[in-house]
Amino acid sequence: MSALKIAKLQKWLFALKREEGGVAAVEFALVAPVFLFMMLGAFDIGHTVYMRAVLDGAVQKAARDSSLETGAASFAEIDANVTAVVQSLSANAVVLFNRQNYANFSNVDQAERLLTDSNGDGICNNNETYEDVNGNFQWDTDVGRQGIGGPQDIVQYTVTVTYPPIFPLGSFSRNGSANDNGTQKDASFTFAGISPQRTLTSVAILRNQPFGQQIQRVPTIRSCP
Ligand SMILES: [Ca+2]
Ligand SMILES: [Ca+2]
Repeated sequence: MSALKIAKLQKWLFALKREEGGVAAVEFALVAPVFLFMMLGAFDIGHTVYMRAVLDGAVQKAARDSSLETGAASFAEIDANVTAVVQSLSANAVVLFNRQNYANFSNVDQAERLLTDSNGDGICNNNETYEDVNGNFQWDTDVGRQGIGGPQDIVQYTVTVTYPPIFPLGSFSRNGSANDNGTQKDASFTFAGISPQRTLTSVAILRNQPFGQQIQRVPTIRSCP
């Protein structure tokens, strides 16, 4: 290579060293995915907060409506209204309902009372006796009865919502192909610890309206096997 060509090459390399054109494009390529991921996360959090607020409002209204004398006859319709409100925000949301009723607020989530606990483990066993308050012939860690209850009963109304996030960042799947044994593949897995489903639970505890006398609960004393 001649001295002239070497000089031209050195000049070109020197100019290339000082060239800054395209740096912004490279920086954008590095930052954009992270920024986009953060934006999607922010939208997802916002959607979850909004879903939580809407769900809590719907559950509070449903619990009040259920506490009326007409509640027992219309609780299916009341639940359907909650489902409709939730599914207006997430069409594929699965909404589950549970109602437990109690004689008073202090009974909520309490176990049926043990009359004897000879081995001191706090569990009914070894022919120990207990008060079967909810009348299901077994000792329960929750004294509540299933259902909407009667006048002046306390009702714990729990609604659980499971729904796919608006941006499914946490799930990838390749369903559709068959394994060697003919069974269907389901290779779904979570990404970066993000669950592919969101679950929200809302609870309202209200006393039914005094549209009649509260029916007293007379426990039956039974023994555990
Ligand atoms: Ca025991
Ligand atoms: Ca029981």
